[in-house]
Amino acid sequence: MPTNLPAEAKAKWIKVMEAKTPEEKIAAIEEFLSSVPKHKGTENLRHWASRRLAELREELEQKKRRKTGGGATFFVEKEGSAQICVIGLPNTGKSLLVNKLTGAKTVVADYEFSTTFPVPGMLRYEDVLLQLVDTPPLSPGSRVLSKIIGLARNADALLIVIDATKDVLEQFTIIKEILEEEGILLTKPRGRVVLETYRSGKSGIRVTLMGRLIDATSEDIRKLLESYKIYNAHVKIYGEVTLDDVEQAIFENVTYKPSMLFINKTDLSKPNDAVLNELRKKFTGPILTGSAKTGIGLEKIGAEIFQYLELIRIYTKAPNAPPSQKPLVLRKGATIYDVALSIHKDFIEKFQYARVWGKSSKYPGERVGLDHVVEDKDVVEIHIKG
Ligand SMILES: Nc1nc2c(ncn2[C@@H]2O[C@H](COP(=O)(O)OP(=O)(O)OP(=O)(O)O)[C@@H](O)[C@H]2O)c(=O)[nH]1
Ligand SMILES: [Mg+2]
Repeated sequence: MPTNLPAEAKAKWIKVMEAKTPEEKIAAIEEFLSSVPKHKGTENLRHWASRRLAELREELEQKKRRKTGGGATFFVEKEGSAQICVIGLPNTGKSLLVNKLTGAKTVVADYEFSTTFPVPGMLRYEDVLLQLVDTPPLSPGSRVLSKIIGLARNADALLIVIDATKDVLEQFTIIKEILEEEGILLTKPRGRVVLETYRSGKSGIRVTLMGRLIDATSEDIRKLLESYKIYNAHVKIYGEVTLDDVEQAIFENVTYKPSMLFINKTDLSKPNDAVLNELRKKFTGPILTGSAKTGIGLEKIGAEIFQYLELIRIYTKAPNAPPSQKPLVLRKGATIYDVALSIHKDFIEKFQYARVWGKSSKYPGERVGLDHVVEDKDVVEIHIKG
């Protein structure tokens, strides 16, 4: 639904986009909210703005706490190759799962709301470390809901734990609705809008169509952005996108999170095929089953995360030396440029050529340039000038 914001409110949005510090952002969002009329069309936006305010205030509080060194915080520093937030309704087995997979000392208890703070742990998949974060339960009335949402938004992926002894579809629907209301989508939207705005310059508004605009033209996008006082921007459209989607992108209030389901406690009860089929209609990501208690099904989780996130490992080597034992972990589609940049930015400036062994090379030790696309387990040797 279009927001139909008055010009005054739209003009204030630019202040939010330009705000840098959390303090400035809070002030700008408050100012913006005060001029947003209350009607159905602005409901999502107002909701999002209040949530964002809560998150920013929390961020400020945490900063203070870190400075004074006191108290536990909800912020979990990323470690390893990806951070995966383990979320779910109360008592579904999140803490036991994270404990079994990583050895982290989580609180496991036979009552609801036993976890009150996030606890990270490292899951090893072959030679890759993945960070799992146990979280307090998601629940519509929870006092820490916005904090859990903040964790989820910041993570690279979500692992949603569902209790097989209860209504599986119902739990999935509840979680999906809570997350959607907070602007986190579990399934890839049909289209995607990437909006890059520039503070200065005279580039104007450029629209690149990698997909299709539905019932709208590039000119409509330009008018929409200009009504928000955005005059310099690059809008990239992927898949099928409406003008509403573009307006959503202005507010950055929807993000897609790669997600997987783990249906837990299958030692007690197994979801039947009809339920699984129904679930597959609603959810396109991987659906795993198993038991945190007996350990069945847990061995597949690491590989599944690695593949689903499309991670690849690159072993770098110096000329006449063996490849490093520890891989660089990048995303599928990465090039020699990304490999060089991960080592040091000097490697880009002084780059001469690289040699590649492995799946992406035509023959062992093939000589390639910066735009060569690498693949999992490739060995890369970079030659630099001087
Ligand atoms: N039988 C069985 N019990 C399990 C399994 N996983 C967890 N449990 C039990 O379920 C209860 C809840 O487990 P927790 O890991 O604390 O669940 P949680 O999701 O972290 O709970 P909250 O933090 O309160 O949301 C504990 O008594 C666990 O021992 C499982 O696979 N099978
Ligand atoms: Mg727990």
